[in-house]
Amino acid sequence: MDQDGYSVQLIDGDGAFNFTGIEHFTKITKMGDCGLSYAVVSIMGPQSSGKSTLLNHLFGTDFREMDAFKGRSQTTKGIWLAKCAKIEPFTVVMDLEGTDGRERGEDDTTFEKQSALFALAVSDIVLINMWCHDIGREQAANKPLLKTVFQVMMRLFSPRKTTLLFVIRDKTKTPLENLEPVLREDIQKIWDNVPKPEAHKDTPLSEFFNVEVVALSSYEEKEELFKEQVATLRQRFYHSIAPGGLAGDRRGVVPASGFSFSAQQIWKVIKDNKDLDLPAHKVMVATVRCEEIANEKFACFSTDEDWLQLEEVVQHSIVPGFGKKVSAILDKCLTGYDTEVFFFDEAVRTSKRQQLESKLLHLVNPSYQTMLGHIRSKNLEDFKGSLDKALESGEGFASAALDCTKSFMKKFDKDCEDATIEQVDWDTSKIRDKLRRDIDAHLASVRSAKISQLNALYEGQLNKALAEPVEALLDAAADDTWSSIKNLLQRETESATSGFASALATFDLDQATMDKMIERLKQYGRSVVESKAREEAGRVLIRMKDRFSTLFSRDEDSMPRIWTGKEDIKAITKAARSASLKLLSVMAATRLDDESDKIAETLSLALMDTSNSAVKNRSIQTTDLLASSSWQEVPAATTLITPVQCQNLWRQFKAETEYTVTQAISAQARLTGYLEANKRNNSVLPPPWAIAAMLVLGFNEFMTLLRNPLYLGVIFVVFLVGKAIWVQLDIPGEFRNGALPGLLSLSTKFLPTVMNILKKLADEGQRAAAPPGQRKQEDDESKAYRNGVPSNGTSDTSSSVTSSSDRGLEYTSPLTQ
Ligand SMILES: Nc1nc2c(ncn2[C@@H]2O[C@H](COP(=O)(O)OP(=O)(O)OP(=O)(O)O)[C@@H](O)[C@H]2O)c(=O)[nH]1
Ligand SMILES: [Mg+2]
Repeated sequence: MDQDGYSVQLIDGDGAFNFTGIEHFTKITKMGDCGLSYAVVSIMGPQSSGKSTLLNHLFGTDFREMDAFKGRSQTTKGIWLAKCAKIEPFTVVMDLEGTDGRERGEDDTTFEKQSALFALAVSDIVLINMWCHDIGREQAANKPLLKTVFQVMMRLFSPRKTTLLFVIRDKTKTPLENLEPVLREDIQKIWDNVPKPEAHKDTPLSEFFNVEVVALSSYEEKEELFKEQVATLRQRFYHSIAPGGLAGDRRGVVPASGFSFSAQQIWKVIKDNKDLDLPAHKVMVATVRCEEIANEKFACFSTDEDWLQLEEVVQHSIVPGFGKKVSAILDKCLTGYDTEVFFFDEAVRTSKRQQLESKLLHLVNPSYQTMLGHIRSKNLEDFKGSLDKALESGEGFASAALDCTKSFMKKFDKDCEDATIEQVDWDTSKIRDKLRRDIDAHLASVRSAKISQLNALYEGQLNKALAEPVEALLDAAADDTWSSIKNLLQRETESATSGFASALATFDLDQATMDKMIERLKQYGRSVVESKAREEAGRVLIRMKDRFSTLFSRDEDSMPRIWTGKEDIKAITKAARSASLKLLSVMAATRLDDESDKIAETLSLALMDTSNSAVKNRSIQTTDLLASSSWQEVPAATTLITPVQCQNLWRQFKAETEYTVTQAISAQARLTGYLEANKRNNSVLPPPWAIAAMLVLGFNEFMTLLRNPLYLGVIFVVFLVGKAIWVQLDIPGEFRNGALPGLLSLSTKFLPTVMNILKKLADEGQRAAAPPGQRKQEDDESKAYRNGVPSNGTSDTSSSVTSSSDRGLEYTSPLTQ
């Protein structure tokens, strides 16, 4: 849509500024895009002097004109604004309400003066419309107007040079060349008479204004000529702002986008009857406009789709190329700002740009920090994984830690670089330090865990290498037990500590820490031995009893001892007790250091010495030597069994082993008694007097036997049966295990044995009664049965001899069952 000629009332007759109207005007005419390339033209002059008519012809506008047929009256009220048609650059023209030509004194509050000041403040070119016939006239209608213009001009601080184009209307035949000097003289006179501030007392008119004069024929009478002259005049408005153009200097021009705001503010200042400081106004306009633009750009950024998406994603994860993406969005926003504020005051726009940038960065910062947080935690996690892998692959801790730390700190720096926003140099050292601290803390915890593992491993090894051998050594308590234990401890500790030290070397620890750990391992080895010894000391009584019973009931070849009567039980007991006492003395204290002690001697003296004098004073000695809770020259820490405890243990030991000794003594005594009785029975005949008495007293019985051989036969048979039973039952053998078991065994075996003997005798009797052929067969069968194989029936005499001899075997067979 062509907006040429579009007009709007800028200020109404009551002085109200139509901001909405002008905003709309700048928008639809795209004036805002013009930057500084625009010109403002305004027209002043008496009422009904054909101003609107001139503007409409000159610029193709559509201002209201008075209808010529209705007569002269005020048509234009307030100030109107329109875009000039087809003029480059963009030119706006303001049609002002006509002046009424009356003197108003010094009152600056009249609309006439206010609008004149306004037009001077915003215009590059001011057309002063005047009748030709007013030139040189004392009472000319435009005289008060000019006075007003010059007066208000003084109120503008550092005014820019404005072009005053005097348009002489209804020119007469007098040529312009003659009119112009008169006019300029009039103007100069007015200028001279205008009261000026001290600073401008001698300032010439030309410093403030470019005065140009043009004359036009009457529109009403010579319209064609008028139009021609207007067309010529129009030419002068083309490229008016170019150097040497119609417009004056452009110092105070505000960018077109700030025109409406600027005009509004100027009008406000004028209305408030304040001085109008144009340079300050320019800065103010720039400030406000730049601020507005900055706010608009900030709002644009905060609702930017790309940014919102980025902001959302970065909450949850790392955004690759975060820095570049954010930079691009920021750049788009700032470039937009730069473009729009380009024509505003540089200082203002720069400072507002900085404010905008800092606001934008403030908005972006939390996301950036979140991003750094992701980078930090990701690198920390990756570091942990990488360290674990390196350690699993067998790499030394120190080198793995160094490599991983280096590589992940480098990666962190690279990731930070990727997140870096071009527009700002944010410091990442804090988060870097935090990552470093986290890495160090992780390393410390892994290191201590690994060292603990190592420590536990070597402690375990040491424990395994020491516990059982120490137990075995203590069990075999001898004179060199503790030196063997010491050697074992030293050997195993050295082996463990050397392994531990070489394993620790990969941790890059300081020497003092390493020494401390190795020392701790050594102490651990020692503690294993000590605790084992303490444990064994707790079982010393059992061990002593075991040792005693082993030595007492077994001989030198470890064979069970049989008390035959030849053994010296006393000596054996003493040796066994002495060995048990040795065990006690070994267990009484740990001897891992080089100090010597007299525990063995003390114990032996107190508990074992059986020499006469000692025996006499035993109780006194024992009390003296062992009545203490500590050993001489043995510290409490290494004492396992105190002297008093030793004494009690020995007493208990003796009491508990007494029975074994008693048993042995009684067994030996029993056996000796038995043997002696046997010997006596076998070798000694009854005394002669007994034999003589037996002969005398038993003579009649003897004779009875001789007289009746049957009695003799019966006695002989009873003897045989008795002997057979004696042999069959192996009575001496049965009683070997004691009287009661022997009797029990005999009671169960007696009847079957007797029955067996009787059965055999019966079989023998039957065989003797049978015919010879049958007896032969029976013999064969019985032989076959005895041999356990079927008989072939071809036995000879020798076999019958064997058979008869076998009978003896057969006879004994029930005993073997
Ligand atoms: N004599 C003469 N009359 C003219 C000329 N141009 C316009 N007029 C007439 O003057 C009358 C007023 O014209 P406007 O253009 O409305 O005058 P104005 O100065 O805008 O009037 P206000 O806005 O009321 O101050 C109209 O009737 C015009 O026809 C001219 O060059 N000479
Ligand atoms: Mg008018």
